[in-house]
Amino acid sequence: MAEKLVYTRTKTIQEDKVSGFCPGCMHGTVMKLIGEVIDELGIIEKTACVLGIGCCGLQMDYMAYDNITSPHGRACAVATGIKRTNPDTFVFTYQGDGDLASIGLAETMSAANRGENISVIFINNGIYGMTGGQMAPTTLLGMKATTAPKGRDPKEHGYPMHMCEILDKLTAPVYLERTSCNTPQNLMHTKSAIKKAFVNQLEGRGFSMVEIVTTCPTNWGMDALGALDYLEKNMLAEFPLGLIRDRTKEA
Ligand SMILES: Cc1ncc(C[n+]2csc(CCOP(=O)(O)OP(=O)(O)O)c2C)c(N)n1
Ligand code: SF4
Repeated sequence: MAEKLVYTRTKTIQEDKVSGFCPGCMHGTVMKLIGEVIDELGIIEKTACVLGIGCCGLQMDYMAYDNITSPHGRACAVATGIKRTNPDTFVFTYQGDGDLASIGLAETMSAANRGENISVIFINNGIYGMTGGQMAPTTLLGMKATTAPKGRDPKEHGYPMHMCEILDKLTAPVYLERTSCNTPQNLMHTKSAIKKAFVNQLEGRGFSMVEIVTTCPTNWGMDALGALDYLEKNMLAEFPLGLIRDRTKEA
């Protein structure tokens, strides 16, 4: 009987590459979903990904489309420049929470407020990954970070920031959704959300952002399964999943 191929690597992931992310990290999972969506839409030749700085930026080693590294936090500004000067290029950013919500807060909000026709993939793992676990704007109350060794204290450090809800106060954004990759169902939903954000841009509708709540087992000080459990019990309690805004039909 002929063998039936049921699973294969997406064309968008370079053939000879093996991921170097820590065990249990969801960066690789999300990149695979992005690769599948780009394959399905057939847009690899016209894609430019603007990377944040951090583990998120390691994507440039694995993916076969054009990657542009931007200074830490400036991905939405760089994406704006590329999209405005090359309107036929498909442009998306891939950013961590340190990048998008801390140093890049102004760029993110300004691009969203202008309704730039770009797609933003926001990886919220609650911490600065690459630099060793400093507190991010999305760090949970009580969660330990190297810059908050006793845990985040709201009196000293403020409260976790909810970027989808903050951008929902602006008029221009078209689509804002928060998803995760903790279950097969949520994984498939994340893929649909990424596709929707990408199609919105291809059809000229304006600014879309998908916030994906993910794990960083290494800097959370947990193993892969412990991090998954922590994400489900704690991260999703602070960052509930769901559609925040969908004005796709009006745009
Ligand atoms: C202007 C500037 N400030 C600080 C840094 C150092 N830096 C590199 S990556 C990073 C944090 C990345 O965290 P995050 O954006 O959450 O991404 P992750 O590593 O979790 O994917 C920082 C602070 C830098 N490269 N440039
Ligand atoms: S440090 Fe965290 S974000 Fe970076 S690869 Fe490891 S688990 Fe992923």
